[in-house]
Amino acid sequence: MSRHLEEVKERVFEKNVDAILVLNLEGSNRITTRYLSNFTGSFSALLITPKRHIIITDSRYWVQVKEESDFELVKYVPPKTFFEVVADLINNLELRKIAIEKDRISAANFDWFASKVNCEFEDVSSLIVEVRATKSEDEIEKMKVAAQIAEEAFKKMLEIARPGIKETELAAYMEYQIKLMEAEDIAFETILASGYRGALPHGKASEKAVQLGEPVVVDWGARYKGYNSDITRVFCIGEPNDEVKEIYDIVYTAQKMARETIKAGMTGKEVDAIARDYISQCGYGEYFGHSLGHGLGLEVHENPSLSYRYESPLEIGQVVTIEPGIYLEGKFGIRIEDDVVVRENGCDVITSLPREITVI
Ligand SMILES: [Mn+2]
Repeated sequence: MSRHLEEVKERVFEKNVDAILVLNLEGSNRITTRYLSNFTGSFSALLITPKRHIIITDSRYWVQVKEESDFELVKYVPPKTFFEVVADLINNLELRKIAIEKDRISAANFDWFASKVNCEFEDVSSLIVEVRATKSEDEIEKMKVAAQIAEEAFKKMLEIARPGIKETELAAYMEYQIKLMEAEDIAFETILASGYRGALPHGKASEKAVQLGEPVVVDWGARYKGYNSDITRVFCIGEPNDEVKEIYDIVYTAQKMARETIKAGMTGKEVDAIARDYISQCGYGEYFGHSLGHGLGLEVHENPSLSYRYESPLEIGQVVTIEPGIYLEGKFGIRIEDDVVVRENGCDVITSLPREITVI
């Protein structure tokens, strides 16, 4: 039994439930399914009792599930509906109280399913997310590889960058490089925004051509064995102007301050304030509109959060991004983002690309 499964069982069965049910319909809960069973398919149900670990899936995944998971297997075969098969299993095992992640199932599906079983439900959405937030060294190793792949691809992309090239061409080339390496996929749609488009914090690559001297904000990542990297760097083809350099320095310092101060026991709010207060002192507080960072792992955005809303202490082994930014509408944007592991007295930085502005 994997350590993840063991930890989740320990926490969930404290709540006096008889089983954990993970419904994964058209990929609706791939994340928890993979975390607990290693199965990566898009259609399954896990039924976990203190003694049994069952996975129900259909013929499309029969070979794959046997390769990936050591769970006991039940094959779903029509004409019964999938929910009926899962419900029969629950009713036959006389399970009375079931833990489920309600925020990973649609309200309609939940209501339909609940009408077929004779049991109560306990929502454990936040509990599983909490367990996932703390990474094992094995997970951190995967995240390091995810970061290395992403960084390698970025360097290759810089080799083809020249004035007049389209943002989409650079993004596609970088994503292609990621896929040529041993990544499963890109982590999310690449943000590659030059000049005035850099002021859109989520400006995905467009048909715009990159001009000489413009800062280009690139926010990208790779997924390796399920785990994501999420990095932002800025490069210029030719020297940027003084205003760009000035703003860059502010973001660079704010990011460095947060990176050098973060440690276990601080709250997300406190870490966010370090970068935010500095940017505000410099007069650009209103141009830093998003939170400082977020948890990273099997999902690109997960717990914990480095924001004014997150008042719980950070824990050793949590992985977060640190990504302050300043966005000047109509002009340009600057953001620098690293991925770090929270440690007792500081952090380990997973990302290794230089943080200075890259001028090519
Ligand atoms: Mn991010």
